[in-house]
Order: sequence, then C-alpha cells, then structure tokens
Amino acid sequence: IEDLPERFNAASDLLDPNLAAGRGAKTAVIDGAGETSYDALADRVARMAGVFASLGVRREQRVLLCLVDTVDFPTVFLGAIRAGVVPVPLNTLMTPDDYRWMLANSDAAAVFVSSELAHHWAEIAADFPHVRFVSSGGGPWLSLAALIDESDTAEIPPAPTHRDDVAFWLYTSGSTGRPKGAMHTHASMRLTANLFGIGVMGIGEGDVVLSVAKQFFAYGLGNALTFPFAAGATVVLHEGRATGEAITTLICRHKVTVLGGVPTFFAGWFATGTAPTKGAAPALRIATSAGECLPAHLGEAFRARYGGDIIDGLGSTEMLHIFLSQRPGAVKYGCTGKPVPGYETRIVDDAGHPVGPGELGELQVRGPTAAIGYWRNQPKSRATFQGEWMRTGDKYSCDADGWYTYGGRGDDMLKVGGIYVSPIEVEEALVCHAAVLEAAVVGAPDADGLIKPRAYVVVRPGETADETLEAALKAHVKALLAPYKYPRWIEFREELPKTATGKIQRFRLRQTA
Ligand code: 3SK
Repeated sequence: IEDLPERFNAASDLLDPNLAAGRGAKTAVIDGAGETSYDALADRVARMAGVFASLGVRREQRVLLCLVDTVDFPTVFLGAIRAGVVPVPLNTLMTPDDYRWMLANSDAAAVFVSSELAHHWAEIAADFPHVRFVSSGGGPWLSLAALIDESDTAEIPPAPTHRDDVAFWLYTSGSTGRPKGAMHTHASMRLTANLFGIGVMGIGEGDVVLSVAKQFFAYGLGNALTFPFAAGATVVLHEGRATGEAITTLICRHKVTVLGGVPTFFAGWFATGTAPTKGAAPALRIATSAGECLPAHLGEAFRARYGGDIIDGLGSTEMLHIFLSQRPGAVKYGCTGKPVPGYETRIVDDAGHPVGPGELGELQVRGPTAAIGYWRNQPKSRATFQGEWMRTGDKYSCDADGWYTYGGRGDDMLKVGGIYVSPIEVEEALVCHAAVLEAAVVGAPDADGLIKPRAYVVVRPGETADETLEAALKAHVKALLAPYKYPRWIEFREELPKTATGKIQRFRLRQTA
C-alpha cells in the first residue's frame, strides 16, 4: 500500500494511465450495444462524476447500482468513485425485500437501475421519495443516458481521495441475519490487479477478457473491470444469463483470451458440448475459477482442449479477490494451490493455534486488500477482522509442500454456483408454506460433485407428501428468495434428527445427502 501515493483515486488510477500510454483509441469495453474506446470510457466516467453533483449527491454518500453488465456499469461505478461518492453494486438476482433492506441500511442517496430490473424497485421508489432513482431506460425516473449527455465534464478533476478512504462497498451474506456491507478502500482495486490479475494471471494489454461472474460480484468486478482496465486490455460484457452457448459465441466472435468462470459453468459447458473446439477459439489461453472447488476433471478437460490451465483460486468479498490460488504452468488440480504473493495465510485450530501439516483448521488470511469492516455491524466486523488477520470461515489443510486443500465450511453456509446460500434462509422460506411443518437444508453434490441445496421436509398432518407438493415447494422458494437458492431435491421425512434440546442436526443429514 505504501507504494501508492497517499492522494489516490481508484477510478483515475485505472483509466488515466491508459490514456497516457496512448491507448485512448483502443477498445476498452465491448457490450451488446457496441464498442467503447478508452477515450470514450474516460469521457463517460468524467461526465458521470459530474452527474452526482447535479443530483445533489455528495462525497462519501452511497449510491446503489442494480445494473446488468453493460458499459453503464463501469461508467456509473467508476464515475462515482471519481467523484468520491461510494458506489454499492447489488446482486441483480435479489428480491425487492432484499433491495428495500439494503437501501435503508446504506442510507443511499440515489439508485441506478437497469431498465429490465426496474419492476423490482417500483414500490420501493414510492416509499423513499427523498432518494433519486435513475434508470438506464428512463421511464418514470431520470434517464441515465440523458444525465450523462447533459453533464458538463469541464475537466473536473477527480476527487482528491486518500488511498485509505472508502471507495465502494459490496454486500455479502452470512448464515444468519441480513447481508453485511464490506467497505473497500481506493487502494484495494489496484492491489488486487497487481497481485492477482497481472501478478498471477499475467493479464496484459493484448488480452480480451470475459467473465461468467457478473460485475456486481467481487470476483466478477476484478475479472471484468479492475483487471482489464489496470492492464489496458479489452473486456467483453454480457448482460444476459451466462449460458454455455452465449459464452461460446462471445469467445469465438471477440477472440477472447482469458475466461473467468466458476465450476458450475465449466461443468455444464463440457457436459452439454457447448464449449468451443480449439479451432473455433484459438485465442483462449487461460481461465480462472473460483466460488467453489474446481473438480480436477474439469481442469483437465480444459487443458486437454485449449492447452492452457484453469487457475482455481479462493477469494472472498472481504478480501476483494483471490488470495490463494494455482499458478499458470504449475497447476495441481484437486487442491486450491498456494497463497498469492502479497498475502499470507495460516490454518488454526479452535484455540487459535497453528495446526500441523495435513491437519484441518480454520483458514485465516492477511493482506493489503482486506475490507476495513462491515457497515453498521460492529459485532460481525470484530468477529471477522481480527487485527491484521481475517477469518475466512473455511476449513483447510496444508500439506508439507505448502498445497492448500479445502475441507468444508466452518458454518453451515453453502456455495451454490459460486454464491453463498444460507440453509437457514431456505428453511425459513420452506416452513412458511402452509403444508410444511419442519424443514432442514444441507448441501449435496450433484453429478459433477458440485454442491446444491437439498431439503428434508416434514409435512403437516393431513398433507400429502408427493411430487406435486415437491414441485409446489420448489416454486414457493423461488418466488420468495433469489431463484438460485431453491432446493434442487426435496426428501419428505417423518421426522428430522435433533439434539436433546431440539436443535436440528444438519450434520446427520449431510452424512446421507
Ligand atoms: O468465491 C471466491 O472464491 C471469490 C473469489 C474472488 C472474489 C470473491 C470471491 C467470493
């Protein structure tokens, strides 16, 4: 961190060097609407910074971004940071109830919404009349395009922020309670790029990058915004669902060289035969994977077809990106690799003492990109950020040669397609269905060994536990929660295993799942 100047604005740090290096005419972003050069992107970002002043949004105030992946995302995100305003990208798969809570929790002054997501916000907007709502499509709200057009850049310099000032937040979910807003500094984006994007992945100006994970995730933000801009590369953005077909089309059309994926994506890509041949995607040289452990056969399939490796890694929203990973050219599939240079990790037992080689314990990490804490959540900040060390909540072992292997979560959280799912939240959704007496949810492996939620349900007397009810319960959960959280399998039971004090024993269900 000390190598960065004290006065440091993450938005100008990512864009200005590209202009200084003569890359102004180079394509920075390709999205469904066309190409945006570095010059044009820098202009949009500077105009956007002016929009905040015109909306009356001041430095350090929060603004929420509920945006799909188009050039509007980096425009609003970096425009806010340039102005010293704090952007908070939101998961676009959440429910109106989640959004209402995050708006109240963050005290945001404005919300930027992609027009296709505006229906989630209509009622909320009516209840928060003091908040400015801006839509990519206008409608009843302010129009983002019009605001940018009308904004006078007048060479307004970037806000003179400090490298340790809060630049943006990302919400992250835990097993209980509401999401927590992890606050990240201006320095952290540059540091994740230097340490992992450029340092490990070797992303350079010749690369064309595509991320399956959207920009609102910490993983996608690094893959599809921080790393390509820090390296002067080109990023391809896809606003729709990252289906195998869609990703393959983009890889072939735009000669993608670096793909940011997750295991669920790679599994479907190879299983359905939608992954392109080497001949159709000759430029593809390397991929990353995160979110959950990459089964070895997927890495091997990628290497056999494209020659390069999938670099599996572990990161967290709190650390902003990957801190433990494989290395190109020295990959050992089946484990998560070794600490990324610049980070230190340790594995400790319940008393906080380091464990020996091969022994399981909690993984802790320290490094310069740790969040400075959770917004308005002192107890969870204290529990997670302990001095320089951050508790990951993941169980790991490390062998005598320094390779780290995942051993499960320390809590009951599941990672589904790379996104945290709280079993408790799914259980609560199930039990509010009229037919359900009790429910327990655990993670169970699918055919590729990837974890999905599995529910055990006891029905109320008089209810019929059959396929019709199973389908109804899945639909019920999908309607209440973000859809990826629904249980893929439901097993009806007469009773659930419990302790003497009545607590459901999920570990027993896990043994049979
Ligand atoms: O899931 C991960 O491993 C991850 C990687 C990078 C950034 C954020 C996360 C949660």
